[in-house]
Amino acid sequence: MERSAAVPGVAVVVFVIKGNTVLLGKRRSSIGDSTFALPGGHLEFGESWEECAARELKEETGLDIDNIEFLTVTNNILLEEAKPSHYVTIFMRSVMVDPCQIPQNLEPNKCDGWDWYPWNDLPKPLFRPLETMALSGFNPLPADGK
Ligand code: 8DG
Ligand code: MG
Ligand code: MG
Repeated sequence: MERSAAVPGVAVVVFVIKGNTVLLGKRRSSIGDSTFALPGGHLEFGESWEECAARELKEETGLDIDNIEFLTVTNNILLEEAKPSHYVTIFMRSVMVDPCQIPQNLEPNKCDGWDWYPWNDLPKPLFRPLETMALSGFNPLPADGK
C-alpha cells in the first residue's frame, strides 16, 4: 500500500518464537533495504493488532500462529531512509500452531527469505526499529522459556 510520508503510519510486526529463536527476513524495500526485520505490515481499517499480525504473517510466510499477544510499542522516525517515514510500530509475540511448519518466502519482491535466529545472536544489520529495541535490552522471549 502506498503511504504519504507526511502522515505517521501504524505497523504491526510479530515475533514468532521457536525455542530461543525468532523469525527474521532480509528486507527488499525503500525503507530499511537489506536489513533483517520481523514479518509484519500496515494495520488495516477495522483490524485488531492480533488479526493484523496473523494476516501479515500468513501473507508473507504462510505460517499459522497462536497465542498472539502484545509486547510493546515504539515510535520510529526514519527520515534517513530512501523513503522518509514515520511509524508507530506495535510489536506482538506468537508461537506456531504447528511447530514443524516451514516458513515460505511468499513475497520475494519484498524479502530475500525467512530464517530462525537466536535472540542472543542476531544477524546484522538489523532494521533500525528492531535494532533500537534489541539495544535497549528488551527481550521478546517468554520468561518461562516455552
Ligand atoms: P502491507 O502492504 O503488507 O501492509 O505492508 P508491507 O509491505 O508488509 O510493509 P512492511 O514494510 O513490511 O511494514 C510496514 C512498516 O512497518 C515498515 O515500512 C516499517 C515498520 N516496521 C518497523 N519495524 C518493522 C519490522 O521489524 N518489520 C517490518 N516488516 N516492518 C517494520 O518499524
Ligand atoms: Mg505485508
Ligand atoms: Mg511486511
